[in-house]
Amino acid sequence: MKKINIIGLGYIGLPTALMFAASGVPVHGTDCNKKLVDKLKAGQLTFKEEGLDELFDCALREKIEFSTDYIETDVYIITVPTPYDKASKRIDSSYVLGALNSVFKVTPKGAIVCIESTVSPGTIDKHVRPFIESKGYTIGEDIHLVHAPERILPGSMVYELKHNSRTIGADDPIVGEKIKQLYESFCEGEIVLTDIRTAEMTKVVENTFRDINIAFANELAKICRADNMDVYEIIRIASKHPRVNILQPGPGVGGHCISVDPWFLVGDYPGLTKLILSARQVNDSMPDFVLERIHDIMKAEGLTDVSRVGLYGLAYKENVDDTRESPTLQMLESMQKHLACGAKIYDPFVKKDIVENQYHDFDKFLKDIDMLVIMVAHDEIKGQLEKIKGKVVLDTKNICAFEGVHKL
Ligand code: SAJ
Repeated sequence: MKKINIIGLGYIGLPTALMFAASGVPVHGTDCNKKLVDKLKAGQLTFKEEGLDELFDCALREKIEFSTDYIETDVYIITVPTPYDKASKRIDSSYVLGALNSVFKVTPKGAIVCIESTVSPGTIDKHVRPFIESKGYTIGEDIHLVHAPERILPGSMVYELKHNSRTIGADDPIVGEKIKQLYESFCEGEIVLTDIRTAEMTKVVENTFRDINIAFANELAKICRADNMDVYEIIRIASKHPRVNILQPGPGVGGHCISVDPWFLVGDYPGLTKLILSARQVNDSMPDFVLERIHDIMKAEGLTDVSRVGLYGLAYKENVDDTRESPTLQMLESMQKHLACGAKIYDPFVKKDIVENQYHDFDKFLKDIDMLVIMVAHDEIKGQLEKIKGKVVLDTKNICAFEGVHKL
């Protein structure tokens, strides 16, 4: 079997490459970041993720290769980032096109290019196909196109790579079937074959569904706060109904997926996306809602010194080190505008200093604060709740059951 070339070794590409390799598929991983490649070559992982160490060891035993070069082969899987422009809310497909451009320099005729990166619906028709044709290639003859959007949940990536269902969109069902068989080397979930446009849309729809459901929970939290009702109890009981399943309110929706993908639909269909837009706005308003809660609680508890307020959690969610679009970072930005800040911050997963007053020792952090705001429910704090008794606590993730704790 020829090697497959996986291009882009970030949060999605690396676990996927390791999974293929560990399942016996020969893999060459390519990334333009030489430092990252050198680290992987030296046997060091570039981020933390449950089960990734073991998978890395296994892939290394299977002789996975890493380099900044692209190789001549039959199958390329593109897992590069697809940033979006915050102002226009539109996707920037330049990394995908850049990867394709590099592939063209080495690819033989008839190779399959499978794009895993999330793209806004229509991107492949509007940007990718014209780009390929502009290089003199005929799609379906010189190059076969497939879109197999990733679906794995950070924090549970290795498990989900294996067990999730997948979607594969292809122009040619025979090519789609080939790629399906390739993913079946590790994927035990159902693999659904469809066309490219449907695969693009389905991916964005999944993340938009989750965003809307979280927005509903967040709006309920605001309603319940206004009239002193327990939102968690209401969601718990309502969700016992066989057709009701409400997600949990929180300090905001972060990460590079759910807080981004719905904007693609809003950007492309502005007149048709009132619900999707409102959901985004509700979720984006949550860091400011938490800020208001901090204000109110400080007043009620007789606290005046913002520099004695401590924020627990910088990552966008529990048990990951990814801080992209993190609600805490959004809140710090607002705090700087309104409160002149000085608040203290601690996150056991974020080892580098990325904000002012960042701590790396939980006990020291606790010593220097009077009020603790739990922004992220890392397992670390769940095991140390005894230590925070006696502090004024605002628990935005509903993990503390003891008396006197303030909730959203
Ligand atoms: N959140 C809540 N309440 C909840 C659930 C989540 O406030 O009940 C918040 C989290 O704290 C976080 C944000 O939402 O800030 C997003 O977290 P998440 O765990 O819901 O999802 P992501 O962004 O880590 O991963 C999502 C997943 N999509 C879906 O579940 C539909 C994942 O399967 C995708 O592969 C990933 O996006 C992606 O890459 O698109």
